[in-house]
Amino acid sequence: MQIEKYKIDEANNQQAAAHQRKFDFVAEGVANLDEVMGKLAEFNIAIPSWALGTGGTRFGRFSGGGEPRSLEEKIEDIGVLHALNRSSGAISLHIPWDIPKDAKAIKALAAQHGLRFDAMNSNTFQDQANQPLSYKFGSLQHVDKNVRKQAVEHNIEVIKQGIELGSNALTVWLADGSSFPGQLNFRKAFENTYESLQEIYAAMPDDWKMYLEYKCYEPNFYSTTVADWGQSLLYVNKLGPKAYTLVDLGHHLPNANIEQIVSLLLMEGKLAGFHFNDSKYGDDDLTVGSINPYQLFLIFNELVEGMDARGMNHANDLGWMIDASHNVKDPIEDLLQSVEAIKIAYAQALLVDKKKLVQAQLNNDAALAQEVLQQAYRTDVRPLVAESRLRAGGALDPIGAFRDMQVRSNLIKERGEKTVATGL
Ligand code: PSV
Ligand code: MN
Ligand code: MN
Repeated sequence: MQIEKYKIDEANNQQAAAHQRKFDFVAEGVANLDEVMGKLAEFNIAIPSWALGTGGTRFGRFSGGGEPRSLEEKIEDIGVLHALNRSSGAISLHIPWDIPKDAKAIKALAAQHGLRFDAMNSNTFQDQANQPLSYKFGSLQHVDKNVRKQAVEHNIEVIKQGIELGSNALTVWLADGSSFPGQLNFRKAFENTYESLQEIYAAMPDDWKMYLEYKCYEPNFYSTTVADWGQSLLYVNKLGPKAYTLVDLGHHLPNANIEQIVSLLLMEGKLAGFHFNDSKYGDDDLTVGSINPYQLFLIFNELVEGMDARGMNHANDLGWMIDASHNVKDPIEDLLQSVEAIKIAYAQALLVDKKKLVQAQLNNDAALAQEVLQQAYRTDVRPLVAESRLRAGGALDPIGAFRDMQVRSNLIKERGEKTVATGL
């Protein structure tokens, strides 16, 4: 399934006049229009290979039909996304859910769709068939050195696969922890984990980064061995310059001030990047921006401020990934919405009048500071994001185009009504 460009153009032509009116109206009020349009054009967000199928919960999974049956078909689906929004030009693989059988061929297929390989994700939170030792009581933290060794070797294998695909980062998320007080010696668990991470770190090429993801609970419910940003930062500081802390928005205790975490990690030069999603209760993995778009904007506001202060390139110096998938929407539509929400928050953050904000801060003028932020947040930047898509050859209305072109029913015809993608 490939999206034909002329069909996107046809759809765009029908909306061109209305779009132009909306764009001109917003653009007139944007002092740094060229900067905003340039930055939006460059900004891409990686799609996780596990989000192309309907996500399950522990209570059930209801496949939506036409789900990708292989890594090749997942790449095709991301190709569809990227053709429509021109902002999903990378894929993040989970090993062993999506092991490339022939790395060269997979890399070539991805390139055909304009995709590169973003961070590789290892998986030591599930036991795989034929795996000699179990991760039931953890992986890198395990009391048994042999289990730790198996988990370290898996991570090294993932790095090797990533090298072949042209990736340059490894994301380590550990389910390690304990569910009951007394089950674990915290210090020894930390030391074992640190030692295992050191072995993985040593196996990474010099131009690679390790992204250490934290999560405060689940699947363990008493302690987690990389529980929060402070603990992740402790590990990555000890590990060295190639290790960074990854922020997954859903991995915090309720009401955590994530934007402050982001600001301080950036200040320390230790922010790896993001797993974007949204949540109301916990690690809900809901569509980005569906619950709390203001928080997302505040995070981007800190990102723009902090990255500019450090002279960083917004598009390339951090890892931008989505980590969301669930069980009621068409996964491609869901991802289109997530990418759009991220670009909207980014565009709003680019509109913040920084000089005025700094002045308000220096004057302790809290009311004016709020005005400045909300002036940007309440600007309808959707025409700017749409214009940037249009200029890059994408669709003005990606979900509308996806529906009009009947992409899903074509995928169902091609792949069948009852297909199930690998993943959670
Ligand atoms: C764990 O909750 C997590 O956020 C990690 O990033 C995993 O790799 C991913 O979800 C699996 O869906
Ligand atoms: Mn994650
Ligand atoms: Mn998660």
